[in-house]
Amino acid sequence: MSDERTLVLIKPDGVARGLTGTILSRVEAKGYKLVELKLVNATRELLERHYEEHVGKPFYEPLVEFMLSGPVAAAVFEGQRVIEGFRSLAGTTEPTTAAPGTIRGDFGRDWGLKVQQNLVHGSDSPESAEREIGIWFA
Ligand code: IDP
Ligand code: MG
Repeated sequence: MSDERTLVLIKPDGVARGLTGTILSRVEAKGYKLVELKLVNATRELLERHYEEHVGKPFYEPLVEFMLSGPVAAAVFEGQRVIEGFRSLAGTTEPTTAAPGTIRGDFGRDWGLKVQQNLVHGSDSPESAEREIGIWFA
């Protein structure tokens, strides 16, 4: 039994739209184990650490502002290949073209803003997961 873990964030759009339970339910229904869960009002400092790879990109500041706009549900899920499995459930970054059946494909759309509001974050590698879990669950 693998203990691979991933950080899942339900971004402020997902929480504000009342989709927290629906999204967590999809991940649980897939079979992954929920091992940490909390609602967080993120600080700029926390988000600057979390999104350090995106510093300097045109959507960076809008992304930080968006993530500060309301509470975020932060969760850790565990299971064999959960990093890849959650990103498959989430769908591609752009919600317009994310596959139907995915979280972003089913619940997301383009709102014409400087940052894509796409409901969820999932770690993209074991190294990112450990780093990000350390930031959100210090
Ligand atoms: P990911 O969340 O699918 O891993 P990343 O490339 O890590 O995508 O980008 C982080 C977040 O920044 C995305 O989830 C999305 O909210 C936003 N973002 C990424 N690329 C763009 C873009 O080209 N335009 C607007 N927003 C973007
Ligand atoms: Mg990413």
